[in-house]
Amino acid sequence: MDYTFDKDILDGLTAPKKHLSSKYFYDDAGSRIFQEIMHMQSYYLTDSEFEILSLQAKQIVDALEFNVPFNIIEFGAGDGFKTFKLLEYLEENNIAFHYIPIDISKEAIDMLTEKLKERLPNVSIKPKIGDYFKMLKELKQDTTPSLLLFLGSNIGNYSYDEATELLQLFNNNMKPKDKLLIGIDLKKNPITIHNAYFDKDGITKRFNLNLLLRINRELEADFKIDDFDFYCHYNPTNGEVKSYIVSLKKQQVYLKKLDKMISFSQNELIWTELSKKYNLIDIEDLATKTGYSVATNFLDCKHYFTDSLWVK
Ligand code: AVI
Repeated sequence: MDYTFDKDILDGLTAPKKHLSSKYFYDDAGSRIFQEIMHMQSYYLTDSEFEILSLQAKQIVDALEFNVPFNIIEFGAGDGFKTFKLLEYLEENNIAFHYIPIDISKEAIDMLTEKLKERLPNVSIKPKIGDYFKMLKELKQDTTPSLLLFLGSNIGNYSYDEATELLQLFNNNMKPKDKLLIGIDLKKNPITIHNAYFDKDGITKRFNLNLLLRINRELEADFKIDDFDFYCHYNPTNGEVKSYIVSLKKQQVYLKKLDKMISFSQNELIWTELSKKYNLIDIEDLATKTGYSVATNFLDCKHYFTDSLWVK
């Protein structure tokens, strides 16, 4: 039994302001819907970061100043599509490295490994499945200099307190010469951000409602998906996109596994996700607060996104 999942869902649905964590979006179906999101025209984040890693791989690698074989440790590697460009550059230029992708999803890691072996057969790949921190501690024993990758604006899904805690934890487990390349979505025209998250094809809605299907399956619940909708809102003042599931009517949902009835009033919200946007000053502040300094921001040509290189 996944006790944490059960407890988090129950705590979230019985709180005065209901909430569910977006980290639970990514079951197999959710991961597939996220792939669809990444291919949406309006979800500019993927293209922007792909452009950075494709066109500025040399600049990024030069800025690392590693003269010996090094590790590239990627947290939440997913399908590794963007990282591929960086790895390709290294391979083409005979720069020695080991690629260590870490993800909690075995399916994601297996797919990534298979694709990589096909497209870059000479790359040394040591995939790891599991919890970031356990892996980080293990890797600290290794004396090879490491570049940590935390791409895709994953940091945006953490609250300020959670983000600082996570970044400090990375920092505590980094050796003095290690570096962190962190993908961060930048504040921009609010309409562009709104359209990325409130897509007219309803893919992001499906992504959110899939969590209710997951709860139905794993907690034997009886959410009727058609009685719920999706809403999201970007606040340009604080850079926060907040996503919600909306109960379309007064209703009750039974979680059989936990023997718990949950009541919803009409239009009641379940907050599901934060996707925070930063500007370059916010990024400096976050880096300083967590014990880093920003070496370089690698921006795409539209200045929508940065892969920000941080040193200890
Ligand atoms: C994974 N994460 C960075 C995505 C984001 O942009 O916050 C998840 C997502 N949610 C809705 N669309 C994409």
